[in-house]
Amino acid sequence: MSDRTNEKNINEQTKNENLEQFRKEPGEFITTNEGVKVTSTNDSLKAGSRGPTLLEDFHFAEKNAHFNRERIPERVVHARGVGAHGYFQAYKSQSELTKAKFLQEPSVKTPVFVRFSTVAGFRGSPDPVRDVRGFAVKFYTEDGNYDIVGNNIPVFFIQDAIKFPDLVHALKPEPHNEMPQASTAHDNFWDFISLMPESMHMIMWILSDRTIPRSYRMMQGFGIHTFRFVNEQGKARFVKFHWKPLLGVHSVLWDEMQQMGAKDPDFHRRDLSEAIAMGDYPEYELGVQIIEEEDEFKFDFDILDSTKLIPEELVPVQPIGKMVLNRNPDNYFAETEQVAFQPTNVVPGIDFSDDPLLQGRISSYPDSQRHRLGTANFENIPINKPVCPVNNDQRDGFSQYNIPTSKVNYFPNSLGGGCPMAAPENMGGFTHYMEKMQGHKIRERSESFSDHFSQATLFWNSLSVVEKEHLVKAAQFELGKVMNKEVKERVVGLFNHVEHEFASSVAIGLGIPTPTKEVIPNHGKSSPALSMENQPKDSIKTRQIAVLANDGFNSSELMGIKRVLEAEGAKIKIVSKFGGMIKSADGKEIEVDRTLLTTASVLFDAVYIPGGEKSIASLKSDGDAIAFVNEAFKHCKAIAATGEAVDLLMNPGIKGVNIADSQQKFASDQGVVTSRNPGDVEKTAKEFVNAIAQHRHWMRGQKSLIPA
Ligand code: HDD
Repeated sequence: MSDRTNEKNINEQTKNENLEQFRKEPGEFITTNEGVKVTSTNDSLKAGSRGPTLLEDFHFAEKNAHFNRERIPERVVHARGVGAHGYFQAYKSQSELTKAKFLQEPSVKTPVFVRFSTVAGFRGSPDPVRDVRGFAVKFYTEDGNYDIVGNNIPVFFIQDAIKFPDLVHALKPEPHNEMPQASTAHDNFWDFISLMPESMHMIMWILSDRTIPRSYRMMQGFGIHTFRFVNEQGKARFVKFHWKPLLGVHSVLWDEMQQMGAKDPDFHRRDLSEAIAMGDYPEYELGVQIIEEEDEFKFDFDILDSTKLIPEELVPVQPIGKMVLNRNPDNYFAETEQVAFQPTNVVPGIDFSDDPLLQGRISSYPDSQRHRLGTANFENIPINKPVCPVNNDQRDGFSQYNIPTSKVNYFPNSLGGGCPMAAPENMGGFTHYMEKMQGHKIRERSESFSDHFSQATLFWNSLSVVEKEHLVKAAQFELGKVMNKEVKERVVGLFNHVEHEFASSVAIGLGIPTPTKEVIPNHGKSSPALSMENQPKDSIKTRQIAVLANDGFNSSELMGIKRVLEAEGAKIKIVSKFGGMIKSADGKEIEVDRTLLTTASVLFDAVYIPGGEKSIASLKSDGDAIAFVNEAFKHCKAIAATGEAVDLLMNPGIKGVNIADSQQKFASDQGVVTSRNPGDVEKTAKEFVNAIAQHRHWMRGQKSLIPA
């Protein structure tokens, strides 16, 4: 097998070919790990068929010993995740900004591996929870691995890495009973937060809909810290990284997310891997905000403070390239579990800033990987192996499976011809940016890190009315689960430094005294780019549409709507009472994808109900079908009905939808599209497409009369 690691020409397939030498097909016969064929793996070796097992049974001993060692420590945070392969391509050379090779040549597709994750839950916890999402990208570049280990939120809880263990202790389940699972709605977390005003900005993001994303394919990613770009001439600029999904940025409702967790705990990982398997490759644009060194102090916050973002209105995000995820991993453990992301991994042209949170991460991640993966040789694991040569004298240790052939393992040496030798900068050696340093050795925080509220207020001011409502409810939920009254009051006290009206609304829901007066006057500034409502909503590509139908459905209506939706890239699933095939009124058959028993409306983006007398009569008397429609309505999803199905929406069991007038005009401004006229199918389909593209019709959420 050729060793690609010695090749210079990196392209999209390089990592894939590099992995190929490690892929393993199952052979014909079972063998031991030593390759000896085994005659039976069903019975242990015994003294007589009823006798005791013999110590001599090396096959049993090996099988069992391996099994006993099959688990490794899960990640201490971000344990639950899903991975995907893909590539990154620069739009044009960024040589003006950086000498990083993967950002020079637009024709080069640099292989990447991405892992999305939740933070708090254990490895087996559900995907659909309220949590920050990890967004980690490993670029396999010709100059070594480069990792952006970011989140879907542009700021962080704390300013200094030394607080990270405290933060994580507080947010994980409480230690005495290991509850609650994958949730921060508990006393310890909010006690810590109530004493950490610097977390307020991040807390506003956490309570917003950003932490309940519709899909990993529909959320932004952020490098968070300020990094440095350095060009060939040695000129450095500060840089912030942004990932923008081309499918738009979308979230679901909290009630919906909780139900999704029960109906399909794997919702987000399934959503990602199915999309990739079907060729609907998720795409994300990489954008940068560039700050000249001389502008370092021109903001009213410190750019080294990770609890602050740089509003896009002050420094625009320039798109510099695109990432496409186009291949699912072959094996979860070998790839997704063993991948080791490290903000430590930089390549010439990219460097760190003095952000104290970033500085702490630089040593933390490699240490965490050595522990988790059990060896200092974790870069030998295929998924972590760079695609360029790796040469040094760090040879021995657990699980070294390269075979260094030189007898010389030290530097300097003459016996090995001096190799491997130090690479000068002009030969690609990494040179740390020559930042001028001065200062006293001191455990202290810069005064410029002390404003904890202005940007929290900025975030609040930037949200739409509905987003604000969701945020208030989220705060009432999280703090409503807190038992300790003083903790609740302290948090609301901090909220009152963010925004008086917000703090008061939360207090009312909690039944605690509302803060009497405003502490800091609202500065009134906003940043429209922070609101998800302002993100583009122009496509229904890959949206999951449930079609509710039983025997006797109207085939021309169903097929007409299906054709238009599929042409727009939506995915149609026929949902019926029973599995197998259903027959239309005119005798055409269609296969059922899901039954009402095995799915739920929370797993779809929209619902369509075709007419057909018999189909509608049976749906009308089916509580599961009624609940399906009610729930979709409650969760503000687009709903369409044609022919007799319009009567289904008039059914007294269907709450909310039947706010229709007598002309059957069903609140179409709220995403309910109906038509009784068979000639209208095309028109109805188009209206439905527009309604789905809106993602959700949030204003409906104000009607709480739906019992589902
Ligand atoms: Fe971290 C994992 C993101 C601060 C220590 N972190 C981890 C992962 C992501 C982040 C996405 C999972 C990577 C994967 O999929 O394998 N972490 C962040 C962001 C931070 C941040 C965006 C702030 C801006 N982290 C942070 C600090 C420390 C750590 C301050 C410690 C000082 N993070 C870790 C870790 C983890 C980790 C303990 C757990 C498992 C691992 O690294 O591989 O080392």
